[in-house]
Amino acid sequence: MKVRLYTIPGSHPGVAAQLMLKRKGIEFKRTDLFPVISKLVVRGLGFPRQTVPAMKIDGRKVQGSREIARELERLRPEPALFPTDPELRAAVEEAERFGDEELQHPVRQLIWWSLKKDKAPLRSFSEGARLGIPIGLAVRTAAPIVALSAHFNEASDENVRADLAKLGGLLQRVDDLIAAGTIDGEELNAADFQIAPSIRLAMTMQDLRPLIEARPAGRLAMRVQPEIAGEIPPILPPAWLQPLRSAPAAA
Ligand SMILES: N[C@@H](CCC(=O)N[C@@H](CS)C(=O)NCC(=O)O)C(=O)O
Repeated sequence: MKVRLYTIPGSHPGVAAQLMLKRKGIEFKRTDLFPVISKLVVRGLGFPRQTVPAMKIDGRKVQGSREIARELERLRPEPALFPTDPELRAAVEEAERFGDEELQHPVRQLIWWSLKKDKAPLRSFSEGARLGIPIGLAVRTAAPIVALSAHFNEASDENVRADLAKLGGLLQRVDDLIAAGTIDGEELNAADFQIAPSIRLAMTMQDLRPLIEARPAGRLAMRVQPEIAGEIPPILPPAWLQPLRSAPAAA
């Protein structure tokens, strides 16, 4: 089987795809793309949409973290990413949908907003990336890419402040999924691989890590993805963090 994964350094759904490939024991090659330019490359390669992760398997194209999970399950059913019991599977699929449609994007906006304010942490996110040019050069020339990424992802002050206001609720939902046994079970499932990289990416922000790491969601993130490239020193206005600080954290 010949597998190539197209991703962007730091991309949380890109990490989800890599973790699932590893879980399945499927060898793969990875192409790291620059954000924004990735849109053109991915379309140029013939994928129907312009996002990563995108994967070629023996020439076939599969795009999107949830589609990739299903294709990997089809290709190599064991170890399973989805439970066989229909009710349990529905719960995992709903948790996975939540991770993709509700949790991914606020985290994406927080990261791009922060990088737009301070580009210095970009180097840390590029650690281990194979971008085809020296990291130093990539970082020095990244300003327009960061500005465009922040723009395309609508990472405005207003949206990021709203993201922070709802982050406590999103984390609570993850804690609840853990308490219900839908995720963080003995064997990790597709929802674990979808959700944990978003939480782990949020934890690269020093403003957020202390508010997340002691929660079940934070512990899950560390279990699923102990290592991560990227570190963002404090940058968020304290007033924006207030709703998250005052949200009751689960034990
Ligand atoms: N929710 C989808 C979409 C993924 C998505 O939006 N990926 C971002 C990177 S995290 C992307 O490709 N953005 C294009 C860009 O930044 O230029 C998935 O899980 O596959």
